[in-house]
Amino acid sequence: MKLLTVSALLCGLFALTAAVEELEDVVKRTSPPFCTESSKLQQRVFIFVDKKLTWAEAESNCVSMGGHLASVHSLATHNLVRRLIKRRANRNSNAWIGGSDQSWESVWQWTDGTCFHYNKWLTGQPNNSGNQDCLQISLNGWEDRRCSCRQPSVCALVLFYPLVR
Ligand SMILES: *[C@@H]1O[C@H](CO)[C@@H](O)[C@H](O)[C@H]1NC(C)=O
Ligand SMILES: [Ca+2]
Ligand SMILES: [Ca+2]
Repeated sequence: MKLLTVSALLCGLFALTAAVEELEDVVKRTSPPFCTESSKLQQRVFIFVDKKLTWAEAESNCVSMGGHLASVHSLATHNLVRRLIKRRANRNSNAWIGGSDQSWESVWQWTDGTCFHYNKWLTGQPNNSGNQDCLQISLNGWEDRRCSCRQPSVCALVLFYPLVR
């Protein structure tokens, strides 16, 4: 009788432990990811890539240059990227930048690991229409778009050393 109580108690404990682990797992999978404050970003160089790439190919291309698709944390940077596109493409092209909600639907993250606080979504965006998980910088704001679409992109490289003149 006593033994039975003990084992029942143990089973109860195990059940409790399992439940807690499951809960932690859920918390881990649903809580917003860790990120770095954008103030940690120092000087960056933005590069317009006039090649038709999917969002994943565009990010790989930026990584091969030592950077990431651009993260944008202010209206000033949004405008800077738009000016760059207009100057380099000689047209008002749309382009990939580094945001996506591929890991958690509607939780937007930047590929460079900075926090997604600022946004410049156009009215009604992001709408995830047909499962859109990648961030396109359009003329007056941002839209989510299917990641498999091919279009130009904008990379950003962090400068760790002052430029040598
Ligand atoms: C969703 O947004 C796209 C632009 O990203 C737009 O073309 C489309 O019409 C929108 N769909 C709906 C259902 O609002
Ligand atoms: Ca989405
Ligand atoms: Ca959309």
